Amino acid sequence: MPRRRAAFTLLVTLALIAAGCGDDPVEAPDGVLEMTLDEYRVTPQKVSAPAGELRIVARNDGRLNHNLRVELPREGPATAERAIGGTPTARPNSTVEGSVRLSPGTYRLACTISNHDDLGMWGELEVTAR
Ligand SMILES: [Cu+2]
Repeated sequence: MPRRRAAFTLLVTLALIAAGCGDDPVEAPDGVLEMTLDEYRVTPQKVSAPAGELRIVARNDGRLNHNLRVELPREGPATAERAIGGTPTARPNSTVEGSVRLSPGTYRLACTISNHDDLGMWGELEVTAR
């Protein structure tokens, strides 16, 4: 019955999409974190990496300049800039790299250009002990 089959296909598709959007962070193998920047988001938004030297490779797929900085978690709305490393500015259609040495903990990833962070251009980085 074609109708049933269509319903089944839809279910499977939805299940696959749900699996891809899970809460589990995407792991950065070998200490290399590959990210995509766009208006106004960082992809993947939740990542994890082992402690130590982390190389960040960020590709700008957007139409504006972006960067990706690693920040200590904010402790309040009035907290000043707490970036501890990250990439330089990436022009549209370019890839930039940066390195940062991290100890275990939870960090923010954010584009610090203009108000991009407030517009949703941020992510979460979980650094785990080796
Ligand atoms: Cu940006």
